[in-house]
Amino acid sequence: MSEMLRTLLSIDTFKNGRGPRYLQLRRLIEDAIRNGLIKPGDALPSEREIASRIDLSRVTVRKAVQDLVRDGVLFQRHGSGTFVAPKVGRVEQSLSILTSFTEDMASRGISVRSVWLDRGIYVPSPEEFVALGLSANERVVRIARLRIGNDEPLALERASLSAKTLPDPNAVGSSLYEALEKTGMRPVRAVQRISAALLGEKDAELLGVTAGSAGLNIERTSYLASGKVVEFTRSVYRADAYDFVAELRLPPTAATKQEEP
Ligand code: 16G
Repeated sequence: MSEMLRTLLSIDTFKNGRGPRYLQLRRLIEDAIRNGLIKPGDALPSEREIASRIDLSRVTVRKAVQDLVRDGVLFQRHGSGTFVAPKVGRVEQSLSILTSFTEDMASRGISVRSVWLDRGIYVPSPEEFVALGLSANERVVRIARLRIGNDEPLALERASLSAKTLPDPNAVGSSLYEALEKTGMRPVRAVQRISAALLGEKDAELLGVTAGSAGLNIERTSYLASGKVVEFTRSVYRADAYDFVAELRLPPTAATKQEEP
């Protein structure tokens, strides 16, 4: 716990407050976040420690913390504690609609920018060769970006495309899909594989979280209507910032049976 936070969570700060004690504590934590004393991803002291520092019952502390969890200001990870949530809140991405990062953010009113980590033309790796269905001597264009929403790093995306699909990596401005749309190459279908990951030191540093934080590895292979592969993208998303949501339905035959009287 930082020295500032220690001072803040002291009996003195709390002495002359007004209103219910749990609301006072809630306000204190919100102010600490607003003033940058505790930052997204930081751990909060345990309920027991807060309770003993400011002489409150643990029930009162729990109520304040649960309120903030409910409102998305804090989040809890089973077994490892309570943390300050990312500024953008958790982003929900539908798994049934093929949208771009730029579109996902725009639909939520989140401003987006990217930091370029790499863009160039390369000899394909064996994995890219297979995933993109390349023929001998074809080159790949690699585009690697740190994607940022409302000034907060959210994901690392490393896209590979055949140089035949995207001959000039510099043709990509702020959106890859927008660039592909211009040449009639925007994908219409994608297969996405999501797996859990612990962020390594380098990725964690770029994403502004502690090494070992939870991440989501996502591999997206996108296709044109003709079946040709457009992009093979490997991404690392912050698990504390993203929820991928899938809608499930009964298979058509089962649905028909249910409707019968
Ligand atoms: C999404 C895609 C990524 C695609 C990018 C294009 C996931 C996991 N990945 O982030 O594969 O390349 O959108 O976004 O959803 P852009 O058009 O904003 O560059």
